[in-house]
Amino acid sequence: MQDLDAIVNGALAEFAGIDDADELEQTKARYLGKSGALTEQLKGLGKLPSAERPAMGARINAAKEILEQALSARREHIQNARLEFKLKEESLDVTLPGRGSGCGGLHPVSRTLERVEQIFHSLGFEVADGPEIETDFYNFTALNQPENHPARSMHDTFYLADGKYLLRTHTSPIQVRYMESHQPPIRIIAPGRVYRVDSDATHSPMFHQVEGLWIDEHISFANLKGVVTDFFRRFFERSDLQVRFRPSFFPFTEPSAEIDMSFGEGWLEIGGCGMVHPGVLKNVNIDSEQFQGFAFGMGLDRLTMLRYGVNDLRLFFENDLRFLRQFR
Ligand code: 2NL
Repeated sequence: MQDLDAIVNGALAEFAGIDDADELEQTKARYLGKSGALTEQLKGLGKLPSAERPAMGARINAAKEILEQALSARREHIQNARLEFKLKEESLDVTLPGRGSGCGGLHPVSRTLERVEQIFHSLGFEVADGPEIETDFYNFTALNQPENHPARSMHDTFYLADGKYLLRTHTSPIQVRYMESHQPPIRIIAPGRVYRVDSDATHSPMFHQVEGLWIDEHISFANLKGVVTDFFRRFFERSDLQVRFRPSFFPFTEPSAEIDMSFGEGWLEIGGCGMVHPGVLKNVNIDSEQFQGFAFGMGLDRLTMLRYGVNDLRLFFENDLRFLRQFR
């Protein structure tokens, strides 16, 4: 029968052109579904003369069988093609060398801190620590810095919570807290981050400081000069390095001096120091008749710049790997 062959050939041609699984099932329904073309043929059997029905029935069933087989083959083809595509897309060349996670290193300022701690540790100093968010008392008042001191201005200090707290402007509050809870002999360094409202090539709003403090019964300015000079000669690995103490003023020391150093060509200001003011000792309940001592402070960032020949402080805080890799 011409009609049936035409249906089968049409279906086979259609199936062969389909590459999508859903589309294939929808097309199948148009032939073998409830009102599909082949199903309609089966429904028409009843109208045929009874003598022709068995042969026609057998032909329709054979046609059905052919379509089912073609569908299975096409389904398998579509699935294989999909798998092959996925394999290709997700292919991984396991023979490629690994990317590696790179080799990190200490930040140059951390390297300086390690050196500083190591040198002072060899001189008997302990390392003390404290909070970066401080009160007015520990940062200023206990250190003889009166209410009208310019460093206390809103323009110079970062205040928090309506002025109840502030970001410490030096690491001295670490030492004030330490003196509060320890009696002499006291021999500590206090390194850490400090904050000031200041920003250019040589000033950053956040920078690093280390201060030192030695309090005992017979500590003099001569001891201060010896410790500081020994430190700088060891830090810069130059036994010919000269250190000079230039009279100055700090509210928390008396007398006070700027520390200058020289490799032979001119003087560089590198820190400040002095004998701890008796008023500061009184504020932390240390008897200034029995005990006295010295204190000093310097910038870790500046020490690092001088040691490695870096001319812009901001490079330390930009986290540019091209800069940081040079210190690995
Ligand atoms: C500088 C100057 C200095 C101190 C820091 C200090 C701490 C206490 C008592 C007395 Cl608890 N003094 N620290 C003293 C003199 C100078 O630092 O130029 N720093 C970068």
